[in-house]
Amino acid sequence: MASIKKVFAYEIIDSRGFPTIEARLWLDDDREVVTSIPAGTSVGKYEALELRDADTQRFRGMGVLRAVNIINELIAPKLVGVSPTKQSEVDHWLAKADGSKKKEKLGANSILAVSQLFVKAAALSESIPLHAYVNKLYKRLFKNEIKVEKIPTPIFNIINGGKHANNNLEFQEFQILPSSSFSFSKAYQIGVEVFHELKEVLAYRNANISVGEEGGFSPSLSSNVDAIEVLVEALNRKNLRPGVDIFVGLDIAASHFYKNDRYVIKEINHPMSKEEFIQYLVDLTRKYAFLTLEDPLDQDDFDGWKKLLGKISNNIYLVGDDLLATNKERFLKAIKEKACTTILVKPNQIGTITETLEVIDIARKNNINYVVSHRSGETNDSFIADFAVGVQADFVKFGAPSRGERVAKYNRLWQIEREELKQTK
Ligand code: 2PG
Ligand code: MG
Repeated sequence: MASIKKVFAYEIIDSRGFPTIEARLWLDDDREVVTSIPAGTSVGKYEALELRDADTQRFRGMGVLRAVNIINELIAPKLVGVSPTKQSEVDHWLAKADGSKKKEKLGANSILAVSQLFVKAAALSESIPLHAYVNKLYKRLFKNEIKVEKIPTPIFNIINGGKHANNNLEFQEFQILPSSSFSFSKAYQIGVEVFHELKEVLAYRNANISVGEEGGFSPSLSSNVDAIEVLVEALNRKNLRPGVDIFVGLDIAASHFYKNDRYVIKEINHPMSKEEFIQYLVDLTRKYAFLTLEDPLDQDDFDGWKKLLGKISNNIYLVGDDLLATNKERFLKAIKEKACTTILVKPNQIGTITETLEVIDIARKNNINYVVSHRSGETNDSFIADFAVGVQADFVKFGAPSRGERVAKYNRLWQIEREELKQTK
């Protein structure tokens, strides 16, 4: 069994133009793996902390040299000679060495870089694909088997608003979801074709066709509802049947326009109380038959989530992102209070792969759906594509089918389907 010869980290620039960590690991036979770390723009209150330098002389304070040095000086020397299969041991050691609740000391970014290196290095040393190793790791850690038979259904975010764009839309993501009956290649094709159709629809309306942080268009439109209408128009022009071939979803990211106990969106001429906003969402959901609704209410409002869930169809995936922050305690609370049906899983919200898998295990045992998600700040690392296949996520959310850092993940899923799963619907 191979062991670790060297680990080395350094700064690279992410898709938003900010520094992030890239790290390399060499095995004793000189084979190497590399990984890099994403970062959020609309960061939830309960996420683990990413360590930034706050040195305004460099990269507007966004440098990650402190985090890089933590890896190179504190962590790396202790990993020499260790087997890369010691995933949970290393993850527990890192979490314990940090000691804080939100990984404030070592930083979730440094910790995750090391954690992901271990997964990749173990897959390499066992000469199996990364997704197969993730699957094996889950089985080993939780004594539970996940049968790998499909590529998760993609959620394409094709209109960007909220914190991901400088337009006037308060909702953060306007998404399309091809039916899960399609193979990944068919779903990808549909996503790409709708993306181009939407570009035409926006152009003839004289709306801006530049893209936002996640590769979706970022036009200023008269309202959030108008953005949904534009999207539906693109679907109609492609003769895709909403509710059959394709579905619409939203990441409302409501915490970002929740102020003084009120939901404030321009299309409603007064700040809405929780009850009013829930009714607004119920009406919207009835009209557009959304398949997914992510963060529809504030991240602290478990009670509101529960009320909303009681009022909408059982078929909707009510997705907790900021609400849950891939955090076991918050997730268990949400399950107990029946606040959502689905969890958005982002490894960097919690910091280690073992903890991320633990959350997935809780989801599986409680019949909660799970979506593996990118961040708005991404790199070309396709780690989460393999991760999503290995754990057989219900959905993946990797942004629009455009921009290098987004399609790196979708293209990897396509490759896995083509070369390994041979799905041909
Ligand atoms: C979200 C994510 C990813 P960010 O809110 O779901 O789309 O955004 O990475 O900015 O938190
Ligand atoms: Mg979200």
